[in-house]
Amino acid sequence: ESTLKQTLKQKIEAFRPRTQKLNKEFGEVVIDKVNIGQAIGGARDVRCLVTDISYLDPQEGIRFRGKTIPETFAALPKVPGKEQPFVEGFFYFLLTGEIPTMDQTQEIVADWKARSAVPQYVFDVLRAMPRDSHPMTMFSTAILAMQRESKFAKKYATGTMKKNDMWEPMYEDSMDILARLPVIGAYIYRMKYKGDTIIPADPKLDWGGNFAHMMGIPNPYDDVARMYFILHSDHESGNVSAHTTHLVASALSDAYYSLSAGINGLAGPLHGLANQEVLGWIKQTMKKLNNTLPSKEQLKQFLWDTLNSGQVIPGYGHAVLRKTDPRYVAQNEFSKKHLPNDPLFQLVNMIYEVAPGVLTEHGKTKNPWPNVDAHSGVIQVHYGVVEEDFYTVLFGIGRALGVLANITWDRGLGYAIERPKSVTTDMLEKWAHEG
Ligand code: FCX
Repeated sequence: ESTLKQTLKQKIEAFRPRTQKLNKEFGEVVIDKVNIGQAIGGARDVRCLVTDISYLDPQEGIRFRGKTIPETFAALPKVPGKEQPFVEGFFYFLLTGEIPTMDQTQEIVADWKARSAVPQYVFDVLRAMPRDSHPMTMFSTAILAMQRESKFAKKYATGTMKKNDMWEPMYEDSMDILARLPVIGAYIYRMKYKGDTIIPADPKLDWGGNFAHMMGIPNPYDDVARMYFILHSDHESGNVSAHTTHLVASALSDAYYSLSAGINGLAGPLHGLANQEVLGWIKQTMKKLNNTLPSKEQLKQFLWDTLNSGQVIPGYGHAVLRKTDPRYVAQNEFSKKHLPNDPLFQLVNMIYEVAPGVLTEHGKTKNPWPNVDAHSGVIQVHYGVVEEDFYTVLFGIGRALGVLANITWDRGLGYAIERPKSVTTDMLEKWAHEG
């Protein structure tokens, strides 16, 4: 058994009594109350989910296992000769809370390689779809099609699996899926946009490096890929993709069903698709000006035009965050170093100067600052991935790391099937009158 699996087993067993004690002895302790606004308004801020993998502070942004983004990147083993860490080591960290050694990291590199063969029928399914299907539809379909491989589903069907053992096949499925996602993502990209010229994996490369290689994008795109996947991995449990994955897994659906569902949520324009929308918006803006950069005044006008037509400014605002997203900042730092003169990067910076003021004057959003999606597309364009429809697939490959770590722990700690309670509008009105 791998060091990762052994460590995870120890961690889960050591953790379980904490959850059980809280549930049994302190189950009645109140940690929140819910008002009508929250019942109508998307359960905003209601504290009713538990995860130890990441925590999102409204002012500070995300911490993975207690570490900020810069701390996480600094602590993890780096790919030799590269700036960015191994994504494999990051997954070890997400799952266990411990920074792996280089040897432990290399173990996962080898493990994922050994699991990376995607069954031919998955490609056949993709090839049977209309070529102009959205890449997110293809991505989600491929994951769902692969459910046939689920070790969890097979074990469950034997009728002999104990609740405490359920994390193990969940972990195995998660590792199988993660090993294959870059292959699937790159396949969709090359099939759809590059004349169906598929590039096979290079067994010498790590997970992020291999993705860049299979995409056919020259380095340093490998480091871009590693950085992207880590940045997009986890954002605590309440966001649509994480929550959906967790919700579906709570019915003891396996990791394939659960992740495919989460990816469908990520495909919404208010969530992951915002990165595609941002680039679309930027391209539109540039087109109106014959591909020259707008002045600040022009940019202000374009932002107002978007708002006045009833649309949101994609990439700005957040349900929880109340400051500039540190995932935006990390990408901005990267761009300052690697693409300082890129005109689209300059435009992104200009939007950052103008949009918060416009959104504040508009007066609706609680957070006028940019989120992760405001920046990601521009780096992709710089390195040659110009097909913005594809961007949410990149988000999805990264997001899989977080949500699969989460559902493995869900099974480890025996979390229950999710079942909040609904009420009727009549009831709300009655309670409203009663004050
Ligand atoms: N542009 C225009 N209006 C905005 C806005 C924006 N960027 N952000 C929020 N608002 C509006 C809301 O639409 C809402 O209007 P309403 O009262 O007429 O319904 C009002 O401001 C209050 O919303 P608020 O409480 O601030 O935000 P929510 O929690 O409801 O929604 C999202 C959060 C992220 C959905 C919202 O800010 C948004 O639509 N942003 C643009 C899309 C985007 O970038 N999504 C990606 C977010 C994230 F990082 C990710 O998941 O990838």
